[in-house]
Amino acid sequence: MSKVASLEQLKTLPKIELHAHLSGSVRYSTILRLLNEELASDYHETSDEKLKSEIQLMEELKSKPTTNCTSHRSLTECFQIFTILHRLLSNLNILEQVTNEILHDFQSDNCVYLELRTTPRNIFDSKTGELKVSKEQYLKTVVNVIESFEKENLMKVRLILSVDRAKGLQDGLENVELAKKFKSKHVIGIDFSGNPHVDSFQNYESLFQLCDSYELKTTVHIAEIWEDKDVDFILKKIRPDRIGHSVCLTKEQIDYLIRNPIPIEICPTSNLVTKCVDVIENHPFYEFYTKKDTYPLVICTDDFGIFDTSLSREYSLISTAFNLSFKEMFDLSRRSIKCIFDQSNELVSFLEMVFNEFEKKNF
Ligand code: 6MZ
Repeated sequence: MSKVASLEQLKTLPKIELHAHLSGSVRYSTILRLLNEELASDYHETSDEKLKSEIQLMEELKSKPTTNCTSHRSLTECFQIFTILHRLLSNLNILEQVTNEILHDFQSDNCVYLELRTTPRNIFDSKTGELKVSKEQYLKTVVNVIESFEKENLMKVRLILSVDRAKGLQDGLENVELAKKFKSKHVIGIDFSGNPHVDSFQNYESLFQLCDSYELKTTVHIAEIWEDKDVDFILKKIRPDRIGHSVCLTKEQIDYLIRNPIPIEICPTSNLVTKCVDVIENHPFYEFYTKKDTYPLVICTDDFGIFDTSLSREYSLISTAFNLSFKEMFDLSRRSIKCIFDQSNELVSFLEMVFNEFEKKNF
């Protein structure tokens, strides 16, 4: 018998988002607007031709909805879009605008706690090579938006700094040092991400140790592709606080995790669109969910802009694929509290209160 929860119901559910990349969470419509504004402006560093081809690419992608996951975007294509986004977000006013928009988008989807992640970047003038924006200025801009947002809104926000595996150890080291410096300013941990076809996290062991010594929580992207050679190293040697994706796992690796659980950030649409899984019914989510009912699983969006989705839609995909009821989806959402990086009493009590009240009213 079908007991699937509707998207409308799932929108009302209090939710927790733990895997959302800032640049990947910019809406298509906003990217298109920013590109058109750049094209119309008197001075722009990018040639008209390049801007027009980027606008065309974005329009094409916008017209191919990811609903039902009929449109595929390879990881390589995703990384091409990030290049465009990174150029657009090189302007601090735009970074401020889009960060604010992202926070409001999550809140309107009834997200009550968000751990947003981003890779701080030094930004150089493309013509003169001069440093325009430092990593610290980038980070301060994002932190300021979060601080002002929290003053006026209910949703709580924390920040995770990403280490991009394509940028090398030195760049990553700078981000870990920045995270340490901004620990009292909403920054709570480090994410290891980036194009999985490039380099290996095994070259980053010293950074994982540094995170430990600075008491920074860690989350690592693993098994987003079958060729990932880092999985055993991360699961057995590093043992981060959470792992992202974790889809292309062998039977032995799944069994190992079931015996030695690490919370998993599940990103269904991202995995489908990038063909990490062929159909949602084959997503290992269900194996973890059924083999160990207490396994910590958190449903997330990854890049809701690029994948044209929302947190409620990700919940809906899971509910529909695995015939999970509204109450089961509620329980799953509530269990995410255990996986958040900021386990301070104040925050955990706030979240428990929100979920308890919702439970009293609805079940
Ligand atoms: C791996 C990803 C990713 O940091 O500029 N990122 N890394 N796999 C993915 N799956 C699709 N999606 C996003 O956000 C963009 C950056 O996040 C990482 C990549 O390093 C990308 O450049 P920020 O805010």
